[in-house]
Amino acid sequence: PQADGGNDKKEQRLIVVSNRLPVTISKDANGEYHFKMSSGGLVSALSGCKKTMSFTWIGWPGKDIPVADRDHVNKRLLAEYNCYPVYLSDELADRHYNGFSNSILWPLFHYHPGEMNFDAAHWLAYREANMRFAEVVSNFCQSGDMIWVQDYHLMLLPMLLRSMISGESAQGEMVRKELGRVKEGVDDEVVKDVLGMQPGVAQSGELDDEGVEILDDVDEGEVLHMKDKPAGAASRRPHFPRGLSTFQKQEMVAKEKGKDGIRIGFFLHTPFPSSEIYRVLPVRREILLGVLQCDLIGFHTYDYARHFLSSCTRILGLQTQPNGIEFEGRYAQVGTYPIGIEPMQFVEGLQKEKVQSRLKSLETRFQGCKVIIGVDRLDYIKGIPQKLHALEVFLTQHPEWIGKVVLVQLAIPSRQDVEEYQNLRACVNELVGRINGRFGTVEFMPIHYLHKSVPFEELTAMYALADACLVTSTRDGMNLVAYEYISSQSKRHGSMVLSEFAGAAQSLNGSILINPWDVQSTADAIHQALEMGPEQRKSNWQKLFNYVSKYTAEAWGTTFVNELTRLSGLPPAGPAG
Ligand code: GDG
Repeated sequence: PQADGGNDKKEQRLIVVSNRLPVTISKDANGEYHFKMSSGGLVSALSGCKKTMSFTWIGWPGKDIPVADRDHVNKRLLAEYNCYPVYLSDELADRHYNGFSNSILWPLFHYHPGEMNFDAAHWLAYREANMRFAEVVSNFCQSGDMIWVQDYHLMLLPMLLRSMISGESAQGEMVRKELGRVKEGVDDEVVKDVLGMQPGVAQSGELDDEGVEILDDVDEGEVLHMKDKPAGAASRRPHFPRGLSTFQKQEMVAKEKGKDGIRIGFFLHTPFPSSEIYRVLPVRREILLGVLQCDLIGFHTYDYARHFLSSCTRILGLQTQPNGIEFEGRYAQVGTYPIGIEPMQFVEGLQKEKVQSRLKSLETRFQGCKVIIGVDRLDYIKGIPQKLHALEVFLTQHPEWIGKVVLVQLAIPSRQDVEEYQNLRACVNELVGRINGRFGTVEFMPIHYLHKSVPFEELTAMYALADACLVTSTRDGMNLVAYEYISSQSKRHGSMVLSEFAGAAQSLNGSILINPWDVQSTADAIHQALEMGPEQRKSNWQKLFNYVSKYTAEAWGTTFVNELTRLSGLPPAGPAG
């Protein structure tokens, strides 16, 4: 996209920030570094956007790199992949990713508060990692840049960025925002032990502390924390005209530093839960305040956006509008931007000889047998046990189908360091064994279970082979597997059985919707999918494919970015105050 700068049309810079860079780095025995683009939902979605816009991608490269090698690695990442790294120590990365993001926010956002293990050390690591991101991004950005922050790993980043860009110590800002909520004693101990930092003190060389501090709304807790400021971080207050909002003050300071007019967008790839679930989170205020410094906050569905707004009302006491919220003089617009895929990748992929020959050999292998496909990361939100139970009920009630239908279930290994994922793996192994033991024969097994990831060509051939696809997520932000299956079914017109708890259910009209907790109705849906006539399947598929072709990854990215370009940060009715 181009900035709207009159005659002087300069290219609008876009910075995408996600927890993980889409590049895997390795070092061989000769000390040579190698880089490989990786795959995944976000990578596919953003690579779709690359057709129409260029951007720099900032994120964690997946491992720490020795300081002496960083210059070389950074240069190559930037020149060859348009990527820029945020280095985190292995311990910090583990606590941020496995600890807070995947053991606290992930379960809670997917309505599993029972699986949430809140731990103050993990919260501190989350803050710390978000600060490291803020340092790198704030150094990188320039006046007028657009910064698009992705997902639940970086929910404090918008607030930290605003405070760093406008010269305020991020640590000071965090403390101010937290309103002294975390008890000092506990906090300090954990800070020292775990992170090796001085509590409440900006670390020289780590935090941007040279700028101007805005200490207007200091409360007592903060004064206590701020008294240990290192020399050189002395507070210099600019003289602001009376009546300016925080937003206006931030912009004034940013202008002096050549970093004004920066727009920040945030997109959440998971559901945002009902405020009644969200309020369970001990740091519920901080997380909301973290994203409220955005100009645009996007969700997959209308319901997630509504839940976010009502959490802001109930937890922060803020008044909201149907399309956003005014906070500290800035208007954070809130909207729905359902993600998609690039369906042509699958349509064209299917034409490749390798895929065609693999498809033929699979068709021969499963001749006379219908195939149901399941593709999920091995994650408790994907409802794999529910899927297996439903298949068991179906085969019990319809023994005529035994030997005539198989479920090919791909379960991609995921987050294997987190205990809940290890438990799930054992549970699924047991269920698969039990059902195969019960209905299988020497010649036939009802479930073909693969605990590994497969190459794109193999995945495409499997999608094309299957007569039905079964998505039974108990919660899922969107679910791209459903989109990919539909894109691969131009010949067979297979049936899409889709959980009503996946965001995709709001859009994919033409699917058979199920409640995965209702095992009987899921078993009935399997039956319906297998027995559906060709005309009905064709008309369903046509509707589904029309949608998937229109609402692509590219459409998602450009719609979000165009909207962000349009926004000024000011409330629709004009400047506050
Ligand atoms: C999160 C949200 C939301 C999987 N196995 C293989 C493989 N994959 C690819 C699929 C698909 C992607 O991974 C999975 O995407 P999903 O959307 O289904 O699920 P999450 O990973 O949980 O993604 C989700 C998404 O973010 C985007 O916003 O939809 O709700 O949870 O693209 O194809 N790809 C290959 N081999 C595999 O074995 N090549």
